[in-house]
Formats: sequence, structure tokens, C-alpha cells
Amino acid sequence: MALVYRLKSYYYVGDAESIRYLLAYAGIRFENIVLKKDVTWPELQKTLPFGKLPVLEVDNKVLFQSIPLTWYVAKDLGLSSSDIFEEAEFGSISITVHELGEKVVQWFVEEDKYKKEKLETELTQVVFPKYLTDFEIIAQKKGGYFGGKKISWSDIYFAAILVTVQTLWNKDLLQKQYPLLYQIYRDVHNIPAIKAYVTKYVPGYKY
Ligand SMILES: N[C@@H](CCC(=O)N[C@@H](CS)C(=O)NCC(=O)O)C(=O)O
Repeated sequence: MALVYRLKSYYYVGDAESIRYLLAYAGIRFENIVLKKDVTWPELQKTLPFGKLPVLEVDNKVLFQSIPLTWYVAKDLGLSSSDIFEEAEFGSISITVHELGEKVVQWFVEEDKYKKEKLETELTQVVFPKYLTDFEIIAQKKGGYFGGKKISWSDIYFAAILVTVQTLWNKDLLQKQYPLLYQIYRDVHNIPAIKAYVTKYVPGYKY
């Protein structure tokens, strides 16, 4: 019998988007449960490992944390490496991509005007140049993608998180300055199954 997949996430894009891309890519049917922080949230949160989303239930067994979820769904798609060092490298890249996303979310949700401006300056002057330059150098050293000459699961994780980053920041961060990162972003979104998924489900799709 086919496995039953149920993905629970907090927002439609965000941390769970790479998992939806890969489930679409794999042609796996899944229940896509997008939750809100309403009155039901405190009770629901008690049922989640560490009280966090996203989680992926596979035949009622629960996996948590977006990076291993991405890796798990990618495993049969030829997007992993047979080289354990390179596979660890994909993990390192993905954790750093997540770290960048967290910094942007921290700025986005900050309500204090002074603190928000300070975070914005730090993102513009320090965080974006440092992270994006280093990611660009890694892609360049590897041969174009984080996976070398081919897209890996960490390229997919990067492209999906960058959708949230660029949406919150409300500006393109890649096209003018980071040609390889832009290529990763564009080529991931041009994978036919991913393109079909975002065209159908992501409002305002324009990648
Ligand atoms: N490192 C985790 C992040 C998990 C996380 O912070 N999730 C947020 C939503 S995107 C959450 O569940 N927040 C609820 C809360 O902390 O109350 C991952 O990559 O999955």
C-alpha cells in the first residue's frame, strides 16, 4: 500500500515550501494542512514535537524540522549525493539558508520602529552581502549549483526559502548581483512539476 503523507505547516510558503515542491516533483499525493495561530493553536501546539511546524506525517509517524523533511522527500529523486561529505555540505548550506530566513523574519515581525530600522540596516549592510556572497562563492566553486553541475536538494531548499525572503523584503535580491544564485532560483522554479505546483497554488506566482 502507498504511504500516506500529511504535511502540517504554519504558512503557505515559508519553511514548508521546499517540502511541497519536492512532493509535487515526486508526484506524491499529500494532505496539505495549513494552520493558523487562532484559538485552536495552543491545544494543537501541544501535539507537535517541540511545539513547532512544519511536520510531515508518513503513515502517522511524525518527522519534524524542515531541512531533514526536505532531505527525506528528496531521497528517491536523484537530488542527494552518494558522497557523504557532499551530503553533509548540502546540510550545512541548508542550515545557513534557514538562518538567513530567520533573520529576515525577525526584521519583518519587529514592531518597535527603532529596532526595526536597526535590523533593516544590518540586513542591508551586513547580512545580505555576507550570506549571498558566500553562497555565490560556494555555487561557483561547485560548478554552478550547490549540487555541482546539477540541482541538489539544497538548491531546492535555497530557492524555496528565498521566495519567503524576497516576498517579505519585497525586492529582488539575486538577479542583479548574484548570477549563480539567480540561476539556482530560476532553474528550480522551471522544473516542470515545481512550476506547475506554484502556478496553481501560490498566489501572485512570478518567479
Ligand atoms: N527550525 C525549524 C523552525 C520551526 C519554526 O520555528 N516554526 C515556526 C513556524 S515557521 C513555528 O512553529 N512557530 C510556532 C511557535 O514557535 O509558537 C524548521 O526549520 O522547521
